[in-house]
Amino acid sequence: MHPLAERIHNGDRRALARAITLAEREDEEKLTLMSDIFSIKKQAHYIGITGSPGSGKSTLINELLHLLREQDLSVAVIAIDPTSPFSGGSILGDRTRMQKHFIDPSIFIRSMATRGSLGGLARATKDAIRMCDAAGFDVVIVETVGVGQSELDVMKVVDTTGLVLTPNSGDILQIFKAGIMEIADVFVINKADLPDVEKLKITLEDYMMIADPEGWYPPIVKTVATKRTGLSEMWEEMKRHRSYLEETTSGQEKKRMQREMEVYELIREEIWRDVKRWIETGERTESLQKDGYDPYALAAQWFDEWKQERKSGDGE
Ligand SMILES: Nc1nc2c(ncn2[C@@H]2O[C@H](COP(=O)(O)OP(=O)(O)O)[C@@H](O)[C@H]2O)c(=O)[nH]1
Ligand SMILES: [Mg+2]
Repeated sequence: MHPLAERIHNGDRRALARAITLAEREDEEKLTLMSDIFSIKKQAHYIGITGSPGSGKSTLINELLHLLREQDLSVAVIAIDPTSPFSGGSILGDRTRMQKHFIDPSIFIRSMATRGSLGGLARATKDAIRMCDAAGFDVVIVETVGVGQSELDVMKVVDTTGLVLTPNSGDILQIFKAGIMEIADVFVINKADLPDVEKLKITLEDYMMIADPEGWYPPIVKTVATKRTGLSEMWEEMKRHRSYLEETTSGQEKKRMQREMEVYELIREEIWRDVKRWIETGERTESLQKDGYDPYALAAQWFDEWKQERKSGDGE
């Protein structure tokens, strides 16, 4: 077993942090490390919180963090938005005073570096989720900023996605157009202290009439994150969704599909990594600087050459 995997398994938080950095760097060791990580995978509930910037995702997660700690559940939070503030520190502080423990080992908070390609970030985030699982956390929460392709991508590995919407913000149209509505397992109407909550609720209900989801019908919960209202309802619905995944045929089918997609994705990434290295080490990138080349022809030519070299390489 990879030494980092072993240490993560034994609850070593520094090893966990290091492994996540390794995943961010798209290190070559990663696939073998991840395979070991996967084999010690436990039973964490993976939760994604997504929605427009300013909708209150971080505030919600902070409150959920408190709620879960009260239930004695250990929680890892992964934020793709590095500006997201989490009050893990204050909880740590309280507990330090209470128990004289140096740190609360039941909380782990990590921001993902947003450098590099978005696809790479999504991949690294998925790996980080699994690492937290292997470290034995009961719940792993991911906050993703904005509503783009990488969000959709990350949400493919989580069990339960909470889509945060706010009344009167107009963000629902953008979310709808981006195809984010479909990934919601729980609709969270946050800032329910503001006017027009019912209007948004009706819009969502109308949407569901048209979407007519099979198997799981996403519930709508109202929250006021700043007042910690509706948080337990949100958590209950998330737990109910997880039971659905585990105990029903359509839920299990969804999980199976997710795993299948991931195999394809990993293969695509491995091939791309290999081709890219081949292009770069072969000093072929110079051809890309020239004007007027035919991108189709060049791509076809390189792909052929790469395949040929691969083949002869195998024969050695
Ligand atoms: N009125 C009201 N404001 C809220 C609520 N939840 C969050 N906010 C505020 O909305 C702002 C953005 O919150 P934040 O959690 O950073 O949003 P994020 O960008 O989605 O993570 C902050 O000023 C919060 O205090 C709520 O339920 N009601
Ligand atoms: Mg935030």
